[in-house]
Amino acid sequence: MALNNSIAEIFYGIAEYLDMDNIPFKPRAYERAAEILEGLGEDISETYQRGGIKAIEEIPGIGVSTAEKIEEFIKTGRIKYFEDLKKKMPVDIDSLRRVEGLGPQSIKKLYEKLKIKNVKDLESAAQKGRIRDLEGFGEKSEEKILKSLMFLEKSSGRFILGFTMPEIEEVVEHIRKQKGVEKAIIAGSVRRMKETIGDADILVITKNPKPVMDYFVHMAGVVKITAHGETKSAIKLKSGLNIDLRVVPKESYGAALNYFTGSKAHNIALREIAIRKGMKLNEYGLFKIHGKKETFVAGRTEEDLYRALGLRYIEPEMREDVGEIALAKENKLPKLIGYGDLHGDLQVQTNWTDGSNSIEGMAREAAKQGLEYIAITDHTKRLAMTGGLDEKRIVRQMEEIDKVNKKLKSEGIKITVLKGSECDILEDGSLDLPDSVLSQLDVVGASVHSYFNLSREDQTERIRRAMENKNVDIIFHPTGRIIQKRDAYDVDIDELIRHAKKTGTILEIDALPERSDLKDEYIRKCVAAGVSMAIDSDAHSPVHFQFLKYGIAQARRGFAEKKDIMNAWPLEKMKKFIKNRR
Ligand code: DGT
Ligand code: CA
Ligand code: CA
Ligand code: ZN
Repeated sequence: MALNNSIAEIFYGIAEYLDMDNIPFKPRAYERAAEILEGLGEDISETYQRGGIKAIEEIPGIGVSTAEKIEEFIKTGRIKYFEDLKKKMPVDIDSLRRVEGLGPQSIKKLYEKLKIKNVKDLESAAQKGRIRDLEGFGEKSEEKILKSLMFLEKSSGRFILGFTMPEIEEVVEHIRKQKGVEKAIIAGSVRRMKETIGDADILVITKNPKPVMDYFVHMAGVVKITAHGETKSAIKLKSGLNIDLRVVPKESYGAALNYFTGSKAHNIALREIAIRKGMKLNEYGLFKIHGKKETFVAGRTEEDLYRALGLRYIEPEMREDVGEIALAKENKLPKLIGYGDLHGDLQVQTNWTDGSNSIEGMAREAAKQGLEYIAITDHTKRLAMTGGLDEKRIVRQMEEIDKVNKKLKSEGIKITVLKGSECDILEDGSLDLPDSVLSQLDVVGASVHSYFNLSREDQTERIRRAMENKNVDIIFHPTGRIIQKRDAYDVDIDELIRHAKKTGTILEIDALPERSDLKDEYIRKCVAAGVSMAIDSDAHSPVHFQFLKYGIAQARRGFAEKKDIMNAWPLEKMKKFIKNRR
């Protein structure tokens, strides 16, 4: 749905420009329209062909003025309103927004006062100490900007999987449709579902590579061709993403797929096993060596290949040389949680705080996605900027949840909405809501949203204390990292895992692609320690439920099975588990 996404991108851009001028409500309307476009089941131009602008206006959440702009884009390929806004303030918002602490209004001020248009301008101004004198900035924020810029530099060039995946899948879809293409499949870190990727690697089987390669290097969105051959081509897309495409022989498809899936460390370990068996492994296959001659042993499929090496088949997500090969040798591989295995989602925000939709709206979408239950976990009062709930409002919300459950049940919609909270952990480890309220909830998540800079000892002790509260079932996004924006706070994760085990606290795998928190290494530690985890979308909009699969991917990378993930269990079993742990 390329068209929908292009328009959505512009709407997000408009929202940012309006936010710069501190205009109320309108930006959220554009964001909502963007989200709706992204989640729409059909290409918006089809909607338009069917019923004109009327049909677009009838989509819930799309208003008259957004509908007009959609029509304009369908007809002309541009939206003048957005172009005018850009002309008025020609700044690279996307990249500036990645600098931690820079919001729309500070970006506006930096442009107006210092003519800062992009990250480069920002860096030079900060180095010259020119930002500290701006009203509302100061020396501390200048320092913070410099720190964040260093961080961006370190992580630049990599892409967050969950955000890039739609673009990659679209490319693969198009290649698959080309004449003569027998197979087109994603390899590399994308296939391993790594949380960030350096580039995308696509493998193709075809007898006639030339037209496929010609198509690939000239398809829409390509801004640079770095290689153009019959077996290998490489391009850069407008988004900055590099894609390698290789044509591989059908006879060695398995070996090629295995080689280009990696990881490099996994490949090297496999090659060593081959050598020890008097064989040779490369992207063309596994070969037995007899003197100067070699014979093909395996490589048509990956399964053949692993078998010939004396190993069980290893799922791509596990191929990082972190113990999977020994497990495969001993036939002790975990039976990884599957992509369809989640019954529920235990972290969902609504428009009671900073989510975009109502409780009912989120529940309906979750039901559509096949979930059996969701927990509504809005922020608490400490997070004032989100309109966090206090004791009174959360009690009102519980009543509302009862009503929604009744209503959905009467319509035959099979979903249970649970009462929950994303309760702030205060500086000293106490909680933002009293136990008298927390104990009434079906599920309580607690999380850190402030005082990220405490010492390792204090931060660890703070979260330990929160775990000691019996009413705290889950620690949400336990390390607080935001990929490419903010490092995890300094905390002794091994101690948290030990304490989670001791207190029966669940640790979350937050599936928002920029969080992916816990990360794979820590999930492996939880699995080893027998600490239960939950995979949550942390949805702030109905379209975010689709991110659950990246949380599952992360769990698979962490060797987790269904039994390790509490929301992979049916409602009754999950509820009993919470009841027993309290
Ligand atoms: P990325 O793109 O940085 O997220 O990570 P990958 O794993 O996709 O790495 P990439 O794109 O450089 O190469 C794709 C796969 O090709 C990689 O996972 C393993 C294989 N490969 C690439 N270079 C080497 C190498 O020098 N030795 C071996 N054994 N395998 C390699
Ligand atoms: Ca790659
Ligand atoms: Ca590559
Ligand atoms: Zn949170």
